[in-house]
Amino acid sequence: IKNYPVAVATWNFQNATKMAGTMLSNGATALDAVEKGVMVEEANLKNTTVGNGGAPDRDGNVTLDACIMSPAGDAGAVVYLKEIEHPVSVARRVMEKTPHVMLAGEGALQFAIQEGFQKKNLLTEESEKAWKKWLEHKEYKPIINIENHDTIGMLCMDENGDIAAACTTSGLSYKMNGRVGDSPIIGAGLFIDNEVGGAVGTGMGEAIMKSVGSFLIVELMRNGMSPQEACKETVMRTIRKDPKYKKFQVAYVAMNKQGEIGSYCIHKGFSYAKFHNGESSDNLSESYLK
Ligand code: SD4
Repeated sequence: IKNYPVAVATWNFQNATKMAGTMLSNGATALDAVEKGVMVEEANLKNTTVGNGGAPDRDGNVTLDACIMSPAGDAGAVVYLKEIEHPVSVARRVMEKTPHVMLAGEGALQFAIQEGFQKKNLLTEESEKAWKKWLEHKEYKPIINIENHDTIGMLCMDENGDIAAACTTSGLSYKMNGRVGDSPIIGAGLFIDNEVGGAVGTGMGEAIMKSVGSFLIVELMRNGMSPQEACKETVMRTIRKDPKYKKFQVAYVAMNKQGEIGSYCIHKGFSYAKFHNGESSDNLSESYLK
């Protein structure tokens, strides 16, 4: 059997990869599958780092970042978007209906409403309660693999071997108001080149942005590395340059044009979900620290 169609996603989001993978098996394009796949987590109230139910910033605002890339190399992104449950779909509209790649804040919201998206309060009772508890101490110390562990980045390869990817998040919990992470930045949280493969990242966005991690992984694969080797080299470069990032999680998943998957992370405990050939799995990533 071929390695594709296949859907992979950061963390154990098997409901999302099942949705995308099943669509791919039924002939959907990689772009449609990846959008619908990550939407599962945007709507999941239990996921406190994506979409509805996402943790707010320090001031209580839920602000969302998302992006999407098509096999043609087109891209769309939204940053600091409030009150819209499915930022990935707004990102797709930015890609398909505007001459731009990225819309931010008020303008992104205005565009979403113009496109027929409904405003919704995304701060749930639970996330408000957790934020108020955090306010009692106001200490900003992300807990590895726990507090910020839910960003979904997904890669899909369809029946034709075409690759699309999407990434969506509410960002680091209790971030500063206005902070934007790696997830909506093309090349950082996500990158694909349909001739080579694709990569998605999760974890401490500042580290991922400074290394343009996903772009680097795709370029390393272009130069002959396997997805696994490329993810490892990128993580190692990050911690070599700035050892403080050893204290945080940075994790990548990559796929090459043959549909081979690799992943690597700093801290043990990161896994990726995969759906291929009717089978759903959770796969523990190799890590720098055991
Ligand atoms: C960010 N990379 O905003 C995101 C957070 C994340 O799993 O990936 N959480 O920095």
